[in-house]
Amino acid sequence: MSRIVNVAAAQMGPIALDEPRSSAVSRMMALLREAKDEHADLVVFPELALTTFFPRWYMVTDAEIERFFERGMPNPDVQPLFDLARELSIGFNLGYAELTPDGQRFNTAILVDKAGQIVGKYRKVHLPGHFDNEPWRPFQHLEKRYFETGNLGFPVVEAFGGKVGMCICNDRRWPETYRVMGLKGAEMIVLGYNTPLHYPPAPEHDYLQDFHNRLVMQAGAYQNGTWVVGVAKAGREEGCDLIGGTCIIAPTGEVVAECAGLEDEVVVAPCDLDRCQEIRSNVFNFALHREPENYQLITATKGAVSGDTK
Ligand code: CDT
Repeated sequence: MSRIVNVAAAQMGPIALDEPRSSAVSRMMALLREAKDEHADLVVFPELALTTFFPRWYMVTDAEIERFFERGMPNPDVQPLFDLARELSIGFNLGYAELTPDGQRFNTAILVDKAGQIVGKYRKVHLPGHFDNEPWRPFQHLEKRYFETGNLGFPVVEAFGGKVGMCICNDRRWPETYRVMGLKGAEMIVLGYNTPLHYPPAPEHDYLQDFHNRLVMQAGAYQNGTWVVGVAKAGREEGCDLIGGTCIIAPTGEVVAECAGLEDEVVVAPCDLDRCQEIRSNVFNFALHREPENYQLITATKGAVSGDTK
């Protein structure tokens, strides 16, 4: 049986504050059709793909915050995407803001198979930004205020003929994210992101945003011998520039497909899951070469320690 998964990275341009979910879903359906024309098996959409990136605004009341959240999935707004995907026999990864029945809020992604079934769910673990209004910033980044830390770990599920791992945006900067999924045997990691070009606490690094985006995803792919599919919401959204850089990365760390612009755009690549062994049987043969006794500090502490603590 073929171990090649044709993956589409479906970048989205900006979503306006007043853009209804029906518009975002229509745009995703168009991208899905385009992906199908290129024989894709799986389409990866960005983080929080149904609305504008709302953590850029300070909000106080539950009503104003929760209008950006989904109370169920699929729900009537998103059902047309599920229906089309099932009709075309194509799977997808979708990011959205989740409001649970008991009132918890998560930054969530789901993986849907070709039959329209949700086969994977992930709630973002690394929440960047801050809790309170910081008026000195040109825009806020209030993910810590609006979301709880994900409580599903880093899932790796059997889907599309292989093992698929999930994470979201800021998670991609942390080597632990990839290693946990690498240890679970992930052969492809899918992730969406919204990354502002301007980072107010350290603007001197703004010119490095695209470099850092690639650096972390290529390193994560290579060091764990896995495919990585990183998909942006890009462009000038409500006055805030978001980087593009959507790409598909091979287990060798090489970029094999990438979007060119900052608008809605699809790129497709055939991903041979057996290629993970090129790395995993060799330089990153975990069972042979890892030395976990020497890594205990990684889970023993959150912040840095002083001195030579074993
Ligand atoms: N969405 C998200 O996680 N964005 C962050 C922005 C930088 S931290 C304020 C990222 O890591 O890309």
